[in-house]
Amino acid sequence: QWDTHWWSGRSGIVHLFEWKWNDIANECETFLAPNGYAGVQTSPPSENLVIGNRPWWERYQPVSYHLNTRSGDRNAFADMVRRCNAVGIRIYPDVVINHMAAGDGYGTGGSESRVSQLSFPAVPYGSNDFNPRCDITNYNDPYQVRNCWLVGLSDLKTGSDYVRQKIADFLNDLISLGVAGFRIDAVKHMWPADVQNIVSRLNNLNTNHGFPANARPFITQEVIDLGGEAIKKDEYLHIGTITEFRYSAEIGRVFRGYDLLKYLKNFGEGWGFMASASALTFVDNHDNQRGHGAGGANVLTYKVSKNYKMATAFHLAWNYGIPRIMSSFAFNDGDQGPPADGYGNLKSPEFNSEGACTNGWVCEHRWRQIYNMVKFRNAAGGAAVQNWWENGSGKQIAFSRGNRAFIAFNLDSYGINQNLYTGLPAGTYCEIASGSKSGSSCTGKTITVDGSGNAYIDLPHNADDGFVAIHVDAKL
Ligand code: LAG
Ligand code: CA
Repeated sequence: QWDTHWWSGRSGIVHLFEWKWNDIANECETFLAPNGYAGVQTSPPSENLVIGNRPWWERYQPVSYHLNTRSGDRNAFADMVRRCNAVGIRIYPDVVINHMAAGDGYGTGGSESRVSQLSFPAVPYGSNDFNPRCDITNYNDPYQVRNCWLVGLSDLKTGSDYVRQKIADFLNDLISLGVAGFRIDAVKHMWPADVQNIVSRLNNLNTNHGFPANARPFITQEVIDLGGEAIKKDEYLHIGTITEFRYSAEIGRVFRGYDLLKYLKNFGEGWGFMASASALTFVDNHDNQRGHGAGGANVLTYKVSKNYKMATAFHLAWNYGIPRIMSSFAFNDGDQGPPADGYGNLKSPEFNSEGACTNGWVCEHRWRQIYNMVKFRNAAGGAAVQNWWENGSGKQIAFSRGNRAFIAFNLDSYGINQNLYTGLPAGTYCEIASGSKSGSSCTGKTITVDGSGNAYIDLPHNADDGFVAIHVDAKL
């Protein structure tokens, strides 16, 4: 439940938010695997309520556990998992199990939602399967947070044997199709014992999809705990990994310049975050990038691109946590749904000559500065952080990962113009923020490490990118 089941030499989970299954399969084969990514978090695969103007959040309103959504049907889901596993990309669907839909209507697969009668016939769930209606208003009352209805969503009685088994059957169906684990939605709103019980009913991963015998599903639990509320992330640590929301809030604050870069020296447990092996880390997620969920006003998104790229570079360079990269569609308001045609069918991303997404998709995971940092992380492997350097004001920092990779950041009002000790072997390296290694040359700038391991670092305060990075796999 803690093992991501990544292939060796790979890292990073990309959240391909609202992508179609067939497009994810293509992305695994043509982009994610060749660039060293390790996994994908998908949008919820279970049938959801169709809501008027198709906001993104309709997918958090399940109507049944049929695998039938705007992302595709069961066959498309199965085909995606098979194709991604074949090239070493693991699939972790987002699963919504705390509740069902909030309103009456029909689902994306045609199933009925009759919340007014507490009936979801396609599961089936009936009136015995829900907690009595009440609203969550007081986050200092754990009973209310777990047993009342979150924003009007019909709250499942996850303490009942019948409900637990229906949920486990749904998750086991996904395991049979080859998924490597799950992002479990709204875990704070379920009792730890209920989550634990459901997880204990899960099968081992499917060995026909390349998993070893007795492999447990990777579990990442969405528990929003920024401190100050009754429910603590620690209550769920024995079940699996947990989304570390403080990581998102704090890294945003630092890379907006509201705190000194030098304080990142002990970013992680030193800041009171949970233990690295339990922490699912992210700069932003699908909620807090648009003011939903939690994280606060300082969360960085694709809209603040220079700072976002710096924060993501630090995220991937630093050896703390299990990194998840957000891949967004462009939005103006917080309810707006994904790119779709006039009939409501999701659009596929299209790509320009540089590989960037068009057609309404942002695809941060295809930004050079970001995918090259995944390669940096893979090159660094388990090497320790070493050779920490900071300038006098604490707004410029640099560090190495052993003798394998080196990175420098500048948030100061003047440039870095000096020799720094990199710890790397002598040679000329492709600087991976400005370009990529291509054969024996580099499409961007180069950095030369001399025989004593020093390199002259030139990073103006107004450079396009606020960091420079080199690693042994990009040595020319
Ligand atoms: C989550 N984590 O605990 C998800 O990450 C988050 O995206 C989900 O909320 C939430 N839990 C429930 O699964 C999202 C939106 C909400 C939306 C909800 C249900 O952030 O805004 O609520 O999904 O679709 C919407 C309206 C509410 C309304 C509710 C019921 O925004 O005003 O009360 O639907 O009709
Ligand atoms: Ca609940």
